[in-house]
Amino acid sequence: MNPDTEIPTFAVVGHPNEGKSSVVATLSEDDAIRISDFPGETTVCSDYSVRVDDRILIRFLDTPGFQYPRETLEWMQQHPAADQHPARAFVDAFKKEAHRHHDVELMIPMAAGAGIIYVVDGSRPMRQNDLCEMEILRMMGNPRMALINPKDGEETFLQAWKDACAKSFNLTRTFNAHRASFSERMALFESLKRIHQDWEPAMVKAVEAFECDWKHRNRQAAQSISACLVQALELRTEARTEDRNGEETTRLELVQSYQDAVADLEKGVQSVLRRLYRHRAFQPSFSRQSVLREDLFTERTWRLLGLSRKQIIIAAAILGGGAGFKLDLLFANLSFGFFTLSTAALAAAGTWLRGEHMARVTVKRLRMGGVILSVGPNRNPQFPFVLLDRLLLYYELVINWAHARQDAPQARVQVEDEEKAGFSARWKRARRDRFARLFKRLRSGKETTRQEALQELQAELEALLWERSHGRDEPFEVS
Ligand SMILES: Nc1nc2c(ncn2[C@@H]2O[C@H](COP(=O)(O)OP(=O)(O)OP(=O)(O)O)[C@@H](O)[C@H]2O)c(=O)[nH]1
Ligand SMILES: [Mg+2]
Repeated sequence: MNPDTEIPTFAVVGHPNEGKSSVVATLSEDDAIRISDFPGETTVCSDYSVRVDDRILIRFLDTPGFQYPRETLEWMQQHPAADQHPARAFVDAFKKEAHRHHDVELMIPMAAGAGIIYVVDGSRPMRQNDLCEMEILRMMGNPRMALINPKDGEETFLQAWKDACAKSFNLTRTFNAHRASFSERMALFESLKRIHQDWEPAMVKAVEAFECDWKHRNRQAAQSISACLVQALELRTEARTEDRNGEETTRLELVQSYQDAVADLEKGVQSVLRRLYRHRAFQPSFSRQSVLREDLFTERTWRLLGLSRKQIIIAAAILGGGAGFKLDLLFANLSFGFFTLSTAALAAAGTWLRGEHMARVTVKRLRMGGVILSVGPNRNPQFPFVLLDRLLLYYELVINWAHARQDAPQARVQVEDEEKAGFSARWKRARRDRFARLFKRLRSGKETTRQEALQELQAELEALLWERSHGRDEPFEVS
């Protein structure tokens, strides 16, 4: 293979229903690939490439499963002329025989010199057919890796598989096509560099280009998250009513429309993240326990996300004494008013909504009669931390959601505990302080201050997303 001109190409082969298409979907970030319980789903060889800006970096070829491995092996052993190019000889001999269609189809890329990724379900015992398949692939002589995909997590047979694969393959890796996180996908790409010495330069280039593209995607994600935070902090909604008696209803409708507007901003980021990380079919329906199932303005969301009480006191101090947050009010009333629109909470809501700690409802009485009510901008110090935590949780879910998975995502689950489930409460003090200062500057009246803060926020977030995707989280800090 010429590393300057040729694209590393891997045929993903194996027994039917072992997870070949799943491996291809996850590695090529393509959630449109057909995956099913039904063995024999894939009937033709198809090319799914890893691309960056229309440039193909690596090709993965999905193939049908072996149909008659024992007969194929016997044929190869009985035809010594096939020694030089067993795959080519096999294709020539059987291409017109309909009942050998799958075996021919899977041999075609190997005949063309593709590398081999042999997928086995490591959670089941090994059978005679598997040994035949491994022997066929060994006879091919192409660079080859075995990928043990323990479908149901059972590990009893894992060692036996590893030992058997070590005899026939240059490399053996365990890789769960449905659970693999982004860093596990990257680790697999790294392993493919070592599949054959001659292929290494091309694989190094491909992995570098992919990392560069990832960085670019993270930058766009950071820009989208920053823009959402800025808009949420500036958000203000207004309503007018002539009817004195209808003031309370208008007030509630206004709060609702404020909350809807923040939710729309959040949904906008979620859609950008799905597009950037190539999830077209990803339609999350979160479990009851998931913190992402809740709306942003619920008591539970605010209890589980954002900073702890102690941390918010420090953050509020950064915002300056002038802000004068009455912390007891900030915490004691969290379950009322802004979060709940039930009738029972109305009385409490009245006081709370007029408070200076949430996005307060201000009332301007007009001389001609009637009032103008307005909500926002939100001054609560916890608000941007809660919102950011939600966006980061969504980011984490999307980047680590294997493209082969078709069931509903379960976000971080926190059922009964009182602990914080987001990220910001676990950051080191220095990072929390930096974000608190940035949020303060974003709330500043000065356009230049806001613009500078936005640039810095994007850079902070980009670094954060890189850490999160590469599993280099800051150590937790107890405070
Ligand atoms: N839980 C789990 N299920 C998996 C995994 N990999 C594959 N499956 C399931 O196994 C079944 C077969 O997966 P496919 O990826 O279609 O397998 P295949 O080898 O391409 O199958 P054929 O095209 O029929 O040969 C599907 O129901 C998948 O959802 C895995 O890592 N974990
Ligand atoms: Mg398939």
